Amino acid sequence: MTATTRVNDGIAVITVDNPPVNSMSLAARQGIVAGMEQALADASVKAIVLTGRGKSFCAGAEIKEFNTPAAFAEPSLATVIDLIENSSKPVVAAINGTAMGGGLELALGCHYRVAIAGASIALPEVKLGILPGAGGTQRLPRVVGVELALNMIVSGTPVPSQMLAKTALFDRMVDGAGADAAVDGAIAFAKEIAEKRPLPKVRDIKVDFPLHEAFFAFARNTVNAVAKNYPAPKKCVDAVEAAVTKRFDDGMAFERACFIELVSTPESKALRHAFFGERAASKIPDVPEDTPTRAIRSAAVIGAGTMGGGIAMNFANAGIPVKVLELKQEALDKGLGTVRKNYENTMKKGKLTQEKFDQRVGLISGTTDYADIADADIVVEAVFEEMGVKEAVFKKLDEVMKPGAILASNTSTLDVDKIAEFTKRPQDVIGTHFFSPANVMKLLEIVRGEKTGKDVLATTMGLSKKLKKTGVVSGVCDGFIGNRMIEQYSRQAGFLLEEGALPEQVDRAVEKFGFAMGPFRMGDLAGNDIGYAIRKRRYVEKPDMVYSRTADLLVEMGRHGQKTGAGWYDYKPGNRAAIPNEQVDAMIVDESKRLGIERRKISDEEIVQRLVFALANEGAQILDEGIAQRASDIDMVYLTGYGFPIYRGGPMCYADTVGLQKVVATMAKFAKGPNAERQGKAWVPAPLLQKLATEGKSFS
Ligand code: T1G
Repeated sequence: MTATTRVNDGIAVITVDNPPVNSMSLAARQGIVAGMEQALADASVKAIVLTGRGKSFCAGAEIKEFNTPAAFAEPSLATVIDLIENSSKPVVAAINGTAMGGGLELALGCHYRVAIAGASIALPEVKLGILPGAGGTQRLPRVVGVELALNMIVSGTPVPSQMLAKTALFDRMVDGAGADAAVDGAIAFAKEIAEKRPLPKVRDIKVDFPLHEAFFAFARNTVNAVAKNYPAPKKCVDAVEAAVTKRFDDGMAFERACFIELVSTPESKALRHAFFGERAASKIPDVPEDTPTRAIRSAAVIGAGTMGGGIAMNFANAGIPVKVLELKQEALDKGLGTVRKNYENTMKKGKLTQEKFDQRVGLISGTTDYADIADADIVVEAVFEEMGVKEAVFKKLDEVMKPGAILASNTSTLDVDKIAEFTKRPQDVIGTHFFSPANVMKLLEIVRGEKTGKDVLATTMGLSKKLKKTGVVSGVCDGFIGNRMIEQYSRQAGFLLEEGALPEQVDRAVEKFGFAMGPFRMGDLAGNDIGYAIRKRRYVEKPDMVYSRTADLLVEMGRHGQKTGAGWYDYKPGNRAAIPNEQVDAMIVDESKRLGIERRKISDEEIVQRLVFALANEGAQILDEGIAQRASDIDMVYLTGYGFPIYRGGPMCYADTVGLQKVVATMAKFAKGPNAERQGKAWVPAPLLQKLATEGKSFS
């Protein structure tokens, strides 16, 4: 059982003990029921205290049980709450740490609630694509008011307990910190009210909310405007409205129906997949959690360009002093000036206080002398993406840096093993691939070289968390995980142009699917010349890998993208709106003619399938080669680094949702398409994909 019960001086204390966050698994629910039965049967017990061991009262239902029989197996959470609410003896919740989701609903079923300050109170179910399913939408409005309850339920945002101290949610706030303070306070409170009757029930509190029609109409408009791809927020509004307009039991039935509908939606499955994927990514099977790590008290960055400046900001934002090195003072001044301007802009938007601005700017310094960075615990190289340049830098770093310093490269595609060989300490070399803009994008690809030390890997993964990044481990290959897959995505985008689509149609189709930005707008933002340079290298290294020439012709037309005011689209100065350009469209049509391809009307569905299945197929290959540790890691790369819509869960999750047999069958159709021979093996399923499809299995 994952709950223990002890009786002392007339008070029974039931402690949920289900590490790490006391989630309401079936065993935990059974443990509470057993404790309640024991307390109710024991005549010496006058009152009951319910609490959670450690830093969490209860973080909600056991998400891993969703869509499994255990989720609804009796005693369900609703049954447990009913048992508590209808108990003949008072039940006092002792809230320490997290009371979230089903955990808060459990507390709402108690007759009284005592909390310590700093506890985190939330109904975050909406972030998992569902809504509170054990009375939260019906009870919370009754104790904190309809408006605050609706805000908490639609946003899922935690509220510190002391901010709710004056509401009917808490009967007493107790001083002190930790579970013991909460329990001691609750025991004292329980003794005071042990004989008090009738026992107060939240469900009996009347909801008085005049003019609710206008309020909920406004709430619906607001939610519909921002949550168009998410069904859950809309249902949250409906359920809270039911708390106002329906009798309690009818409101509960309505909430239940909404929950059952939402829990099986693809959006909810995708959001839960992302929740666990984010946490799984930090686990490295052959690097135990207790692997010793190196202290990172200071950092250095080589290169003060866009990437170098952004990387330096990450360290400063985490409170780590960082020195930026450039060989030329002018380049250094320009780079540091850009960093300062970035912080000033953030402060102007009210997202950074003057104090934080001063602190962060104060943590970043510059130098042109390698000797000045010798003592840094980690140095991240962010120089030009060319192996010769990397070689010079790493040979210098090997000479200068103190023993034990981590030597990291921000390379986005190059061979980290080769870079490590430029030093006498390959065990200290690792790839830390930040994504532009480096101070904004959450993804950090941590590229593990063949000789990278396990402590270096563990240290870098820990550092990614400190930098508030999603660290994903990648093996060494051309493009690691993200850029290797985006290559196949971009190839298909080019082929679609040859076959009949135009940039605007492809981007619109992909953005309608949910991508933040289509491939051509993304090229214009990142700079088409960057892709051009990578393709020129690949034409030499992989001559059999055919690409559409359109992207090269575009760069040869001088259309590098937003930075030159023109790329696939035209851009008015200071405006990012993408305006289709006739010369570009004419170039595309001419290219079809040159290739003898008869242009055809291509559906948006085919556009999305060609691009996303190309990602999933390459992802399967990457999994097969062990470059990525797990399918959800690949999804995290795309969700946090490439603007893949989170409510689709990532390319591998989306392929699972479509069904791998259907994916393989669709690929077979593309393999017979009009432009197939130029696409080479693009539509040959990776062995793993074929195997899983044949066996009726999924990536996850
Ligand atoms: N179920 C299962 N595992 C959970 C969990 C949960 N509810 N919450 C956390 N974990 C795991 C997590 O996967 C990780 O595992 C470890 O705990 C530490 O988490 C009926 C139906 C509580 C604020 O949405 O927001 O109740 O990686 O790394 O940063 O209406 O976890 O160690 O193996 O995030 O200190 C509603 C989700 C559920 C809360 C702690 N509850 N959790 O943050 O640690 S639905 C939630 C969180 C529900 C009811 C409905 C956070 C946290 P591992 P962590 P943290």
